[in-house]
Amino acid sequence: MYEKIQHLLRELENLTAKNLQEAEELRIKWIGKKGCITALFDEFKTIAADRKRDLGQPLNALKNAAQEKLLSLRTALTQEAAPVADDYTQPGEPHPFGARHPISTVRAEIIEIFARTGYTLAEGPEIEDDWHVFSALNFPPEHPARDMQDTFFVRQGNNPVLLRTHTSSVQVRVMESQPPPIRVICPGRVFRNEAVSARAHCIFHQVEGLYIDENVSFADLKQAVLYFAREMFGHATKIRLRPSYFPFTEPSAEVDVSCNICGGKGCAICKHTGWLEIMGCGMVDPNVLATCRIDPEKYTGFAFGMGVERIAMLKWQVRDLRLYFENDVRFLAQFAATV
Ligand code: 2U9
Repeated sequence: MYEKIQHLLRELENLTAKNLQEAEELRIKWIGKKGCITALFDEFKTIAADRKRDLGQPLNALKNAAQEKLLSLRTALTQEAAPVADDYTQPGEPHPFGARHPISTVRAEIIEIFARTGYTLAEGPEIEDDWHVFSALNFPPEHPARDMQDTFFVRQGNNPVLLRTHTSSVQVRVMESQPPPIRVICPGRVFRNEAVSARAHCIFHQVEGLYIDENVSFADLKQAVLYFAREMFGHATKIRLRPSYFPFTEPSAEVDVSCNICGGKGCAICKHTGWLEIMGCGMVDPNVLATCRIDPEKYTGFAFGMGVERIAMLKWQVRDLRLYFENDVRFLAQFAATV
């Protein structure tokens, strides 16, 4: 058996194949189920135990050498058969273009609408302190938003560190760092400790705005909101304001636009009300101005905030918010033409 192994090893060295079919025939002949090496292994089972020790190692070496040789024959022939990589006469492969994510498109559109009326962009940190997210914005100590049920805390204790729950913290930083007039638009990611569903997510995008100057009134706020609504949803769009409450604005309101699907007549999208909620807004509470060292006797201001996913859902009638986070190209490709 030892001689047979040595003979096959020498034969293996000189093995050649002209084409892939010959290489396959050799593979079957050598290491196939009925091949010569399989036959040797069958024979190996029948020999005496004391001889097995001397023959096992050479037999395994032969098997490995055969596998390696047959694979290299096949690889060489496959490469020969492949088309030449730099054949410039071949027609080019079409290259599919990517597209902007719909949330980026809508965020850019919102920013652009406000930039046209003089708002500048401000950004700030996602990891914030209690002061910029809650205290400076008039949140009372017992407010539920300060609870771990609602906010992701990175560090608890006397000086908590947390993920911002709104981009209002950016406006606080702007107010602390520059005197009025202030006219900023603040886009960014925000984080809330919420269960993920078709209508809510623990991470989403906001755009907030702040305008502070002498003699800024609620009428200015209404005009700014109306301008935005018409630019975003079409020039026939109507708005209505419903009284609301936020710790940082007084008075406060929720803004609805007339349903862009049924034109206000009532349909399934607007739940037969003719209206769709798009944002919240209000006059900056004088306490917030004073806390940020802006004289509330001299200056007034308005602020507004909206969820980008909500605006994008209304714009394209997307019913499940989670689609914006899953990055399924079958969904995203539908927005390729909207940029
Ligand atoms: C400062 C003062 C006031 C920002 C505002 C809202 C109203 C509002 C929500 C809309 C949907 C958040 O994404 S949402 O859940 N926002 O309703 N935000 S007024 O008011 C400010 C901000 C900063 C210094």
